[in-house]
Amino acid sequence: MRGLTVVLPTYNERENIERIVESILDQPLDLSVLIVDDNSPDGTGEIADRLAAADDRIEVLHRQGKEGLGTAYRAGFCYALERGAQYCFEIDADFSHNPDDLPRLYEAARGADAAVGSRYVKGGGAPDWSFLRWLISRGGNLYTKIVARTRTVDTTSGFRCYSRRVLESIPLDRVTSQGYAFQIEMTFVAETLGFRIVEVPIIFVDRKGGESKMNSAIFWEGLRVVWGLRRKYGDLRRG
Ligand SMILES: Nc1nc2c(ncn2[C@@H]2O[C@H](COP(=O)(O)OP(=O)(O)OP(=O)(O)O)[C@@H](O)[C@H]2O)c(=O)[nH]1
Ligand SMILES: [Mg+2]
Repeated sequence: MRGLTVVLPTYNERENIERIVESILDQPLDLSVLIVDDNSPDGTGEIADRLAAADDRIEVLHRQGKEGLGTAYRAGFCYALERGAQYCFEIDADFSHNPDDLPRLYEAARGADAAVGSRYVKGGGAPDWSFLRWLISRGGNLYTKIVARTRTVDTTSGFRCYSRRVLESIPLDRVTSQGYAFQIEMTFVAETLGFRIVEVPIIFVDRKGGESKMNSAIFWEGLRVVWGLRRKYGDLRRG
């Protein structure tokens, strides 16, 4: 495993997995890819094994069943850190995030502690979204800013680069949320610990292949988790 590891959680991404891994490894960075597959019923895990057998830059972490995005990232980060990763990236497998943005994300993280691909800074956006979809995302971020007092604008973004020191400092076993709330919680804890997060503009496009895993439970989890963040991590704020 290389110093720069892209953690790629997959659940039923057979239409995307091969192409996304290829576009990640095409980038002008010395990257390895860690696929974290939750026993996808559509056979994504078998495709991942085949890719890993053919290229030593690719590894696969198989989990028993669909355990959620948050724990997939936690497991992936721990696995990568144990094997010496200096930077860990997060990216969706469905091409909503453009792998061509990885080098910019890395440069930004190197100049700070972590970088977040942001739809809400100048040059960023989500052109495929309906007004309602935009409102939910913007509203969620505004709610987070007011309630949890985060500085990062796009706290729900799942396109990121963390330096090793950030991931080692965050008590990952306490970050228990799963959906967008996982991204918010990681952002909140990193900011609370005093790390500098830089936002890099990205254009987020809707998935073309495969099915969405978004549901209302993820939305409600976000509202609830954000509400409790300052109390949950009160010890870090005082410390
Ligand atoms: N390992 C694992 N991966 C997951 C799980 N849920 C989602 N993913 C992956 O996480 C990434 C983001 O999930 P998406 O379903 O695209 O979620 P989204 O972007 O909010 O919604 P859509 O793009 O509209 O589907 C994708 O690569 C999924 O395959 C999970 O429970 N386990
Ligand atoms: Mg998606």
